[in-house]
Amino acid sequence: MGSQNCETDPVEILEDAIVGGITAFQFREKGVNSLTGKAKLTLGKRLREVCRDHRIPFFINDDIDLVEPLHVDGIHVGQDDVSVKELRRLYPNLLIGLSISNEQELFNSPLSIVDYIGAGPIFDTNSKDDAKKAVGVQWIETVRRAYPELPIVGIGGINTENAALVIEAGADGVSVISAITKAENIAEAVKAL
Ligand code: TZP
Ligand code: MG
Repeated sequence: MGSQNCETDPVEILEDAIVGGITAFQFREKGVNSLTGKAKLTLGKRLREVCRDHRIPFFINDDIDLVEPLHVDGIHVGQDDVSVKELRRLYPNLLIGLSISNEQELFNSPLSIVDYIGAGPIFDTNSKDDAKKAVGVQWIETVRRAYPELPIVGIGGINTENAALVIEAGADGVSVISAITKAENIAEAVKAL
């Protein structure tokens, strides 16, 4: 998530989500109403500290320039961002995740060098301005068949009602924004997920 997804203090939202039991966090400060420049870096540092204090891996989304200032644990990129080959060369020891949304991406991406796949958008989402078409949980089954051993997280429109379908289809985890940031009770929503 980024501040654009939050109606209250992002630091508190992250802390509540950690109480609920999230196992990783990705800083995705991007799109309408997101922070830039110094304000983005300052928020990133605060969120990074919270993750460090609770031993939660901290990922950055796309923003390679924040890798060093935030001492990230991992980087998540999409198909149009810095290539994973380049990232692996630059950062041999960081976790690297790649979004995969269709068969062409699945078969043309160098997945042997990534640590996990983000598969989706599984359901329709309001949290990403340029989201591709929803692909459904069948997409998880397809990716799982092609890569039996690679960790897969589903993303896009996942909530407490449908998360189980994503796991049943073969995902190892779910990544969510609004199901947590917009929850009435964040820790409870995470526990329910
Ligand atoms: N990538 C694909 S869908 C999505 C991203 C970043 C947004 C997920 O947000 P939400 O609120 O969990 O649908
Ligand atoms: Mg991207």
